[in-house]
Amino acid sequence: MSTTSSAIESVLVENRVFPPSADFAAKARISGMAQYQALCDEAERDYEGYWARLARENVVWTKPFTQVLDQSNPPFYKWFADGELNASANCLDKHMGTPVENKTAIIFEADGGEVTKVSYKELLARVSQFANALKARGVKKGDRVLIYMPMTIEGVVAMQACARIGATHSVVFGGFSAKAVQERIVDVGASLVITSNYQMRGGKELPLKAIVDDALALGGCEAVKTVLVYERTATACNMVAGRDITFTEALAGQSTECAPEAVNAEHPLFILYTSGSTGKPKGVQHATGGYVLWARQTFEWTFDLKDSDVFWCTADIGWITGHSYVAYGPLAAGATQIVFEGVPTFPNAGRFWQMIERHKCSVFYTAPTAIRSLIKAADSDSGVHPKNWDLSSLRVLGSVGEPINPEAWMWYYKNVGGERCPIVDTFWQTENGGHMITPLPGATPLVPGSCTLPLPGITAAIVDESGNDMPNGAGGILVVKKPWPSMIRNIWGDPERFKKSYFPEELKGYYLAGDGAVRSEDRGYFRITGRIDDVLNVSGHRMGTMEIESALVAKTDLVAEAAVVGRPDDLTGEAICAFVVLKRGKPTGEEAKQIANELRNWVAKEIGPIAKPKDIRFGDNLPKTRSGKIMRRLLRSLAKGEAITQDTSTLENPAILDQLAETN
Ligand code: 6R9
Repeated sequence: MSTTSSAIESVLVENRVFPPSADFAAKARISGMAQYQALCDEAERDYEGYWARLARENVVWTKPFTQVLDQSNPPFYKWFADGELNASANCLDKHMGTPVENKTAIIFEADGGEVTKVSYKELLARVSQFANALKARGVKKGDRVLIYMPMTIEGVVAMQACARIGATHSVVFGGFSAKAVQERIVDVGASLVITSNYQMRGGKELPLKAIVDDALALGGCEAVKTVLVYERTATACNMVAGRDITFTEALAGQSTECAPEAVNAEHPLFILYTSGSTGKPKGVQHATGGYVLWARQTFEWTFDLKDSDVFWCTADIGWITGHSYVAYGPLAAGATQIVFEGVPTFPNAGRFWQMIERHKCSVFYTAPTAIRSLIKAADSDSGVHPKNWDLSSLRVLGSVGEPINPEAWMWYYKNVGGERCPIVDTFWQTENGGHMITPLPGATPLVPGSCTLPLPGITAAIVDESGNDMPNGAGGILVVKKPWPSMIRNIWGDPERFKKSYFPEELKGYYLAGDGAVRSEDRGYFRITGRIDDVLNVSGHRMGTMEIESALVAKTDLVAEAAVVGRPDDLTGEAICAFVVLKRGKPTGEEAKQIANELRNWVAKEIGPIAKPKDIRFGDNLPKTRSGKIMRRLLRSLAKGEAITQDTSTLENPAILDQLAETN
């Protein structure tokens, strides 16, 4: 790189191109664009044949499939539907008797810095023993198990154990509230909950089991017969006799061998809740065969994985990234990975860099929000700047969860990757199962801020509102034209909503991603421009505006009406901005501040702290059309602090705009 650093930092839109080094490309799994193109051509020539080949190469089938794609009932597509497999056997058993058996599967670093390592062989024994404990509590194939666990080896073991016996897991992120846990228990029909007494984050011991107790007390959870409690810390927690049992008790006397239960390829491996445009979170249902295939294949391709790599994905198992690139992909590929319990800023904001040095991490995968907050920390305290650590083990860097702005990309490239490591900006969604649009580090010339090109076989395109292709340079709606193996199969219990949300008729049956995107005129590279629905992306976490609105209006003693919009935020990508009408009228001064805080805490209790609005503004009313529809585009402008230039002639109450423009 010949450019000076001041030039690097000053560019807002980055046009430079960073091709892989010849040395990197020479050793890569997919080496050069010609090899990428050859795979794309193969998929185009014989779509089913391509996927069948990958499914045979990447997955161990106990019963080989003879059908590939079943399109008889769109959009309820089936893949490899007469095949049988077990996901856990594909992650563990298959490595036994190979050199991977004694390889470290997980390097666990606890919040306080203690390190525990577990080999593939040991992990198999622990998963098997846990699977037997689940069976002893009556869990069987097809049952749903809710997992509410911190980032620990035990969290991964719990997921794998469910997969082993054919139980469908539903992991809920440890930051969600009791109410959110209860709603998911009820919706998914869980018969058993796996949790931990406490979790350790930033040196603090935070309760988890107590939240499960509160969730179960909210009612509707009668199907839950057992709560398994991991003793993460020595502190006691409330245990309900006959229902609650510690891991130690549950595992005692259980064999460390458990034959994996073969399931049909379409058997639901997991259900993961995510936010949509309407109030209720959607239970995204994934099938076993296609998911295992793509989790492994994308892991190996996107990160160009080598046997000697030490991979680290910082995502929590409560999100899809933690499913595909912690719990399944790395294990199916026989990789060594780091699992981290804590937070990037404890004991200080150098924690990530310190851990990369300590464990000789070679592939590092994190979110733009984390990078931006660490840039800020390093700017104000040079002691936590990555230059203080030896990061020479790094080979590949990854980004996920939201668009990465070119400045953050350049900082990551220069200060973390030493201008040596390609950055893979991976675009995908909970519903996709694995990477969709991403550079391949040994092939794709990188452009900062662009997720570049679809993986071979992924028919991503940009269309207008009638599903017609848009030319490069013109923005539009991101769709995927053909079904792919790891796609969402259903919204749990709501097939109508599945059809309506993802396959609207006017889009010719294409999968609707919910994001806007544009392709560059020169290379046809994709750049994601953000959600086109009522979903916000705050620090890489998906939040439905309606979900937050429902939580606010549920505070019936105070709130008459609420509307939530997003506004751009330097650190978190988007910030939540709530416009609230109180029953008692518009508060001012101290009272307004105090009520805003009360409402923030209320939302944290209803959904979780990640949903707390950053701004809360009060008014006597909301801007509405004469037919009573809230004009959100005006609210978005107000939230940004912009002058209103849009047409307000259809507004019933234009005077309200001045009132809502005031911040508290
Ligand atoms: C994996 C994950 C999905 C939404 C998605 C989009 C945004 C994710 C991105 C990205 C730009 C990237 N998103 N990766 N936007 N560039 N590399 O994050 O899943 O939690 O379901 O969120 O996140 O808006 O629609 P999920």
